Amino acid sequence: MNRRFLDALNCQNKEGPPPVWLMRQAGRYMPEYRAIRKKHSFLSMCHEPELIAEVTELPIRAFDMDAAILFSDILVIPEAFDVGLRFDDGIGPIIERPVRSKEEIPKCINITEKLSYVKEGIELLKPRLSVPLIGFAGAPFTVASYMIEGKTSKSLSLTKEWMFKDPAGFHALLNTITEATISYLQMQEKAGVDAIQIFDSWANALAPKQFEEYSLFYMNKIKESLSLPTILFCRGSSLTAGKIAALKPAGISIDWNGSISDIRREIGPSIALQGNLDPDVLMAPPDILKEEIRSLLDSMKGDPGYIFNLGHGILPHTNPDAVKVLVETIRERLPCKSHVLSL
Ligand code: 1CP
Repeated sequence: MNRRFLDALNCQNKEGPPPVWLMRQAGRYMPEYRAIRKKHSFLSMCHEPELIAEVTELPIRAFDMDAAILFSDILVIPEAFDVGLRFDDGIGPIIERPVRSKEEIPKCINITEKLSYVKEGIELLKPRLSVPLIGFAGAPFTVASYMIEGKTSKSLSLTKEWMFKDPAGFHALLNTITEATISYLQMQEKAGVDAIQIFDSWANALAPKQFEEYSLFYMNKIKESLSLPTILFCRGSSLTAGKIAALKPAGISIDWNGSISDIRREIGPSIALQGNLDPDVLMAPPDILKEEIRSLLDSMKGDPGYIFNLGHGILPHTNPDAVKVLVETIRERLPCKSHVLSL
């Protein structure tokens, strides 16, 4: 197995370029994904173990990524809570029965049974992969925000209103999601994933005190219940990396608002750092794209705990050729020339 990703996550990637994978790498920007998606709804793809395996492998085949991320979604947990999840084309997730008070919090159900299709997908995938497989879940705060708002919301006003009006009820919802997430991720660990990433995509909506109380506290609970190395992704991490580092995760994913090399100096050498490239850079002409990548690589040169990634998910209108340029540029200084394609 290609171990570059796991070595870097362990801050031990001492030779060669950093490993690379991209958040949301198996998605709509790939024509191969769109061809499969034409025949199935997004949720039915998530439910079908053979399709989970097939779609997870697409970016490994197309771009030779150093890690695979399980094809699934953070919203399979609310779906298992039976809140009526659907995805509408051009809109995104819709939750038909949003949860807006303590009385409406769903009972903690037998999550591993309901999500056994994910376990089956991982079991199918593992023997086919020659790179590590990253399992994942949403952080309780972000998952709660979808359950409360009932759709994507930029302001999270209903979520924050509940949080400030009824902290005990809001904590009860976060606890219920946390318990389900722990069982779910332990199932992924048993099924064979090699590392875990937790996504707190809306953590940037919180002020520092609430970030500690409603985001970090629950991410830590989850991290402590796992045995595999865990990467914490919080939008806003350029500002909050110091606080995230205090939880001592294996890795922290960094957005593009700050300098990752400054963050390395701030947090010290023992935690892996991932990310930092602005996803819109992939829209730039190749020479500018290469310049941006080389400048990020130079700033992290020789860092044995650096994992190349974007600051957030790859955008659906990205040209796959730009992803090829990205991977080639990262590996252009690789001693093994067989990886270097024409630049
Ligand atoms: O229409 C389609 O074909 C569906 C598009 C799609 C895909 C490919 C969605 C809908 N989710 C996914 C897959 C997905 N989601 C993965 C798969 C593995 C990968 O390639 O990375 C992962 C890790 C996620 C995680 C996810 N889903 C997050 C956290 C990461 C992030 O980007 O912040 C969130 C917030 C979601 C919710 C979600 N899923 C899909 C949509 C449109 C949304 C809403 C996004 C929003 O509210 O802005």
